[in-house]
Amino acid sequence: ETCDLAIRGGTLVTATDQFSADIGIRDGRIVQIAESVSATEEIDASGLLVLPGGIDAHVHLDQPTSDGTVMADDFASGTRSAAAGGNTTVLPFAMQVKGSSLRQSVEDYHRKADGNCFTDVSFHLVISDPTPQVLGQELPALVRDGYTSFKVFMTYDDLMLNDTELLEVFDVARREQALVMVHAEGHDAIRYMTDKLETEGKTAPYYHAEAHAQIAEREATHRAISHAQLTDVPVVIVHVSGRDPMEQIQWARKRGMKVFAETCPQYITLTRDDLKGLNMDFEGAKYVCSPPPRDHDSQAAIWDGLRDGTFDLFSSDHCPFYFEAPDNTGKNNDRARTSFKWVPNGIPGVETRLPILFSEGVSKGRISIERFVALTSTNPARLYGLHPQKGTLSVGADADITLWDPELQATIRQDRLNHGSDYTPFEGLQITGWPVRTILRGQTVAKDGKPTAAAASGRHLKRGTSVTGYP
Ligand code: DUC
Ligand code: ZN
Ligand code: ZN
Ligand code: ZN
Repeated sequence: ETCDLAIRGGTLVTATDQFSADIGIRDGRIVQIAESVSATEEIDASGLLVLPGGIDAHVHLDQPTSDGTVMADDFASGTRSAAAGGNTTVLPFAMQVKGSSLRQSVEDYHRKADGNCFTDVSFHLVISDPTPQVLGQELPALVRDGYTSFKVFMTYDDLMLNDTELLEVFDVARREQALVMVHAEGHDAIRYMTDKLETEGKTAPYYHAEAHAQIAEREATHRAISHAQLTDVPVVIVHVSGRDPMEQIQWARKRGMKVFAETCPQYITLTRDDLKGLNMDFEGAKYVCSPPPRDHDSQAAIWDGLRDGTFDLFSSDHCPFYFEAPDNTGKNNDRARTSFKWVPNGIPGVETRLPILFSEGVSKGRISIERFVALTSTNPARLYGLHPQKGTLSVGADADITLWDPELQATIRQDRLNHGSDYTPFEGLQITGWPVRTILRGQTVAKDGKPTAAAASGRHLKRGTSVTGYP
């Protein structure tokens, strides 16, 4: 009955509770939660919060791009950065390349990830080419192999599905009890706005925020919800940026539909004005992501939604590009300077997600610590089929634990982060509360903001059916 490791004297927090207890760990799992636990090795957690490890359910790592730009994180650097930021599991995407088989794409991503990860990892699939072979054979087989969620896009020429294809994919999801994630932005509206702005000579990065109007996001959100209703399938609307799409989600929920929603750090900390850079210059490209950040009214709406349960998930949407990089591989490339429409869409944030929500949410009194844990660990685990192995502090669960100093003051600075990008869009943000130690299955993988694991011990996780989506 002796434990390998005990975490002693801390305050444990779950999605519903907080209490003082020690945790006993053996063979990488929690075996005891009790008033007093002793072990060969002990960690003193007095004065600290003891949280289930963060689960970032939306990250992009080492994805090839169609325009020659390069993602700034591979699986090693991205998961080291994730661990330093208090995460023990990340869910990146295995993106189907049009014309290739889905299985082939999954194997490509495994080649990149296997043996290189410092957190546990599990892939969402991206369906970009729903051929009869993909829908009839590959996708059902992959769901049974533990890839129980997939994302579809309503925009981007090389990724988007039309409405018929969306309905067909949703139908497979229902039959296989898989969860569909939707990138809800209306393609034609964006294209119309882009052409109009370019004709008017409005090509600076800022105009990305006008082209990707909230109206286009609202419309697509409603359309995705309607398709989900027609096919009787639960859906997740990812990266919801503001009030208008939120209202569509609330509208559906009131009618009993199973619509889940995710938001991200950029929608509570940034606004479209950040895309102006200094006087409408190219600096604004550092904040270009889709959907783009909106305004203070939308930020307020998002906080309401984080509090009242409109949002189930708070993920980073870590999609890291370099700002400056040789050979036109960064955001600041020759083509992007001619029009916002060529600026790579995405910003880094896997390491700063938890500190931002803790500081802006918990430290500022907008959400409870329990809600913080629900949004960043417990809900993603339950929604994406990782429960009960991940996402809470319970006997039998993996010993994935983040020790958190709620008083620690820090400023987000690029030179303190471990990601691959050469900048952070959150530079200068003052933070109260920071992870001081990240423990993956009983092993410390990061300490005081730095990765410490000598070996890449992260594993690939097969996932089960969503307990929230298909109760
Ligand atoms: N969608 C994402 O989920 N991430 C980055 C860019 C995008 O369009
Ligand atoms: Zn693998
Ligand atoms: Zn997206
Ligand atoms: Zn994303």
